[in-house]
Amino acid sequence: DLFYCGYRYFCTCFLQRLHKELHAHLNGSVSFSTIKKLVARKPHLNIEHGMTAIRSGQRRTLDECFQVFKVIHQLVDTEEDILMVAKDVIREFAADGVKYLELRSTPRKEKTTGMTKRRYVETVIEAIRQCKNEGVDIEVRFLVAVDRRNGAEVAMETVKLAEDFMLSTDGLVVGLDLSGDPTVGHGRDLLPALQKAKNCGLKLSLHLSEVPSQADESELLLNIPPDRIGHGTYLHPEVGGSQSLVDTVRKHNTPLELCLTSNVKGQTVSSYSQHHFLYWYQMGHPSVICTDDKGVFCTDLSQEYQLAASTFNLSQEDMWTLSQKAIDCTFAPDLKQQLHQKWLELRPTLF
Ligand code: 6MZ
Repeated sequence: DLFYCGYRYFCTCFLQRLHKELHAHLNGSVSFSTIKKLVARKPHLNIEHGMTAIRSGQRRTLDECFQVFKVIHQLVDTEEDILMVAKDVIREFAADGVKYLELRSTPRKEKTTGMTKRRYVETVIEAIRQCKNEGVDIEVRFLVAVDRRNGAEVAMETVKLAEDFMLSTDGLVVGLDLSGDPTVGHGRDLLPALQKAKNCGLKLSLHLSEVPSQADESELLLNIPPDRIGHGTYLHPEVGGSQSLVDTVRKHNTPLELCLTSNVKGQTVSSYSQHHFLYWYQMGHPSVICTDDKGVFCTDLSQEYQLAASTFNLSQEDMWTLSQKAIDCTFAPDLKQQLHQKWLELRPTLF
């Protein structure tokens, strides 16, 4: 037992030291303690924690998850809120041992508070800079998100905004994310905006095949090609995708961002052991473990690594390698060497 405890302790420390988080939606990552502060700022909304998080053992449909984001958006509607939320989220990832974080968020305009989309992004950038100046031990980059629900025109505006910030923030804005309710709209309408983003040098991370019956869309978008895929739950033939989709992903060697708890709690995957992590991992395809929405799904990156290790029987060395390989999937080429160095310094000596 002592050995087991020691081993568990070692595992926990070990897992808490090697993270890169590449798929985290800002407003889905708001913790309970930050929600409490937001609720205190806006008591008239009558929002309780149960409305902003899906606790252990609970499941929701994906549709219900999207209702949760709407509640959080009501709570986060001023520049002050965004600044607090972004700083808290960055500090929490750092406290979990994350050394490199790519945050993504959808710029929002709020008529009632006067917040513009440009100020939204500026405020997130300000939060990243403040954390850096305060010595928080984490490198943060930002992806501007396109919510597919808002259609082609907004997508194009968002790409222009992202391009402006990419050019003016010394490399803090690195890419574009496509997310939002996968059952709404079709990627074909967004293709011109995504292609423009790619052509101007923004890295692309696209949510693809998060739900069944998106094979057409995935085929179209995979050929752009994106630089990473969010979820990709239904790409492979066993779940209604196709070999040709898998072949396209393989041909471009496009990494997948995999979020175990999110998919199980959102019921797009029936159980941890059924998660498509195994399919891609066994194939040796680049896959990165991520949290998606750590606040909404009540998780953190250490927990996600531990879940992957225990569900798929991965050794410490496997986990180590998985984490190391994530470095090559990041969108910050300037940091790769430094991250590899840090990774080597933190490498346990036991294997
Ligand atoms: C697709 C998701 C998502 O942008 O306001 N988002 N999109 N699938 C998911 N799986 C569960 N989880 C989060 O953060 C919240 C937004 O991120 C996207 C949705 O557009 C959601 O409104 P931001 O910071």
